[in-house]
Amino acid sequence: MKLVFTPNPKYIHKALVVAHEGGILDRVEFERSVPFDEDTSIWRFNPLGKVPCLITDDGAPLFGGLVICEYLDSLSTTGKSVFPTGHARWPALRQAMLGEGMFDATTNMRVEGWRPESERHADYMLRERRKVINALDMMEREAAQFADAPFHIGHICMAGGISYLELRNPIQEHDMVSGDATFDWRAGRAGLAAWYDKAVSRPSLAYRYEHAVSKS
Ligand SMILES: N[C@@H](CCC(=O)N[C@@H](CS)C(=O)NCC(=O)O)C(=O)O
Repeated sequence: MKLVFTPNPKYIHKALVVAHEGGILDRVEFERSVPFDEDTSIWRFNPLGKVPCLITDDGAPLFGGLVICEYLDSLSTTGKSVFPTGHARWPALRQAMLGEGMFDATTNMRVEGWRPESERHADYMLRERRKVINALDMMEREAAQFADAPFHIGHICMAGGISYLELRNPIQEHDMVSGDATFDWRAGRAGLAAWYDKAVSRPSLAYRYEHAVSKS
């Protein structure tokens, strides 16, 4: 199977982490695609024009990051799943969407910021900014309980969203609200910061996926 995505070794990519957790990383081939490039290849794979997209061994495309993650998880050879069942499923999926939503809002703010300043919609960017802050604040409120549950997709997506914010910081870059020039997601979120710093030492999160980048 082939994962079509935009590799960046500095960002925790959820599909790679799930494949690592399931012991199936070596079954995945990689193809680099940058959806916002003018000549992007993404349209050949995903009618919605988004990465990641997974081409399964029978040639069918799967898209929607969480759908790809659940598919990869279903192939796990370790006997473990990062998608809890029963009551534990819902908080895990909610946290997954929280991390994903924060990632998406960070992306949307960046993409709007690519326009010339006079053409940007400040109200839209402020709304996306608000989602990022709200998501971080909800994570901070819940961080003390994160370690109570076995490692799951919610942890992966939240760590992924935070790592993206560490890589790209549109809140600081666009400096739209007083204090944003020095915005640091860790400030005032000691619980979340402590959880994140520990979480990223887990082998699947700490693993350097350079081979995925170089093969693509
Ligand atoms: N949370 C989504 C994110 C997908 C997504 O929005 N990816 C961006 C990464 S830059 C993208 O491909 N955007 C292209 C577009 O929105 O047209 C997922 O995992 O499927």
